[in-house]
Amino acid sequence: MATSAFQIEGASRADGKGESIWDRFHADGKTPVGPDPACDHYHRLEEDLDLLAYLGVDAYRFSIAWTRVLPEGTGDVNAAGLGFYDRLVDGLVERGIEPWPTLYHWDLPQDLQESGGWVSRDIVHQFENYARVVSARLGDRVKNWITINEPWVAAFLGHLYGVFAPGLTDWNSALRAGHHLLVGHGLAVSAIKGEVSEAAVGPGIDCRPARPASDDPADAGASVVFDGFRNRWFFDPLHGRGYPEDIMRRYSDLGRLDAGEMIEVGDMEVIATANDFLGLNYYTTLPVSAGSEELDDPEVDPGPDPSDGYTEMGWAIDPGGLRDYLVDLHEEYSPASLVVTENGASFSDGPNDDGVVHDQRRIDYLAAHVRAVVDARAAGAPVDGYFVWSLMDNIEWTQGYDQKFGLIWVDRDTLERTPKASFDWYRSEIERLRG
Ligand code: IFM
Repeated sequence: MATSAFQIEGASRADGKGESIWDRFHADGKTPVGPDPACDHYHRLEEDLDLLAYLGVDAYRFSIAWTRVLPEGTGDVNAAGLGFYDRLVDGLVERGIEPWPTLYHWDLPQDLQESGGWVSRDIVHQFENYARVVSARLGDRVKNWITINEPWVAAFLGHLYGVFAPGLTDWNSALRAGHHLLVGHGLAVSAIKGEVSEAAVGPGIDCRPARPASDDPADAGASVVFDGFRNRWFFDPLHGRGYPEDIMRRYSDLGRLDAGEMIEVGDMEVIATANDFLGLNYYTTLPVSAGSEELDDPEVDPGPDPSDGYTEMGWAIDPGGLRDYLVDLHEEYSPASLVVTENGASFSDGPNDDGVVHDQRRIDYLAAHVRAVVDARAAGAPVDGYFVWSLMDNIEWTQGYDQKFGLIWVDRDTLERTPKASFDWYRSEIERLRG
């Protein structure tokens, strides 16, 4: 089960927490809802931990808000902020649930943004320092660590398309931000391992497996380019191959890249620091047609109706894509271990007159994707974990509370939690799979 700090915690200025780029993005009028109250998880920690225990999961992925721990990104540690994660970790361990913290799920300290954020080189050491501070404190109870979440989204939606914080719109910034996220990741792996000898560390990488929209060779060519931009750009360097040459050439021809300045000596080795697992966030695949590789839009048109339909995000439901991609990653890169760090569906079904939420479409989606993971394992992919996105309905970034990914309904007036039918289904599925 997975969540992230900005999306559920609320309490955006409690106990010395600093401002993040998403707080500022809202203050600047770029998102429909602000960071408060979210699900007010910060003040309802025990209740939410009890729900997790009742669900029966043996692992919980959450993220740590950098601004709670280091309100300005660097400098003095905010004891109260770090104390919150201390209590969260204790609460999980007491309930027999393994904590899987993510260090960076997009909520950069605004103070760091003001000195360039992920575009500036300094950030890689600021992130390394933050990783060290957190792992030194929690490492006696936390074994598994996820460094960065969805670097493509943070780099490109945030710095090229401008639709996510910090809202920049140029290629060079996006490519630099992506590069620094990867270098920061590599430095964080070593920093965590320096503090926690038994640590298992990996990144959480988003993917959009690309498929040619038709048999037209032009679509096949476009699909290779799109795959390079969206997937290989991150998976290749993480596995010691450097950035994909076809895409480097393309960016350089289009005047988008100043690789000489961006990549410092030793960077590619740092990025390729060995991971203990490769985290994969999977939601959908994309059919790509000639022209869409131009990458002018944040999302390529989803193309013809797939037989399984769409979620309310407009994402095609394609469980076979998850199975195939896990097997492809295994065959292409041989990661030591694969973990599905996110998978889930947005459907807005709410309580009926009896207060029951019948979200059958989510159950169908999850059942099909769990089967896909089982199939990928049977085909030899070393998949060792699966996290559903998400525990409860929460802030879906620029879409506010409208997109609902949760297995728990959260009443927007009272913040009361109501487990949906999918929660009960998942609870039995966990029991069934454990045998
Ligand atoms: O809600 C997000 C999450 O923060 C990152 N991965 C995708 C989810 C659904 O859009």
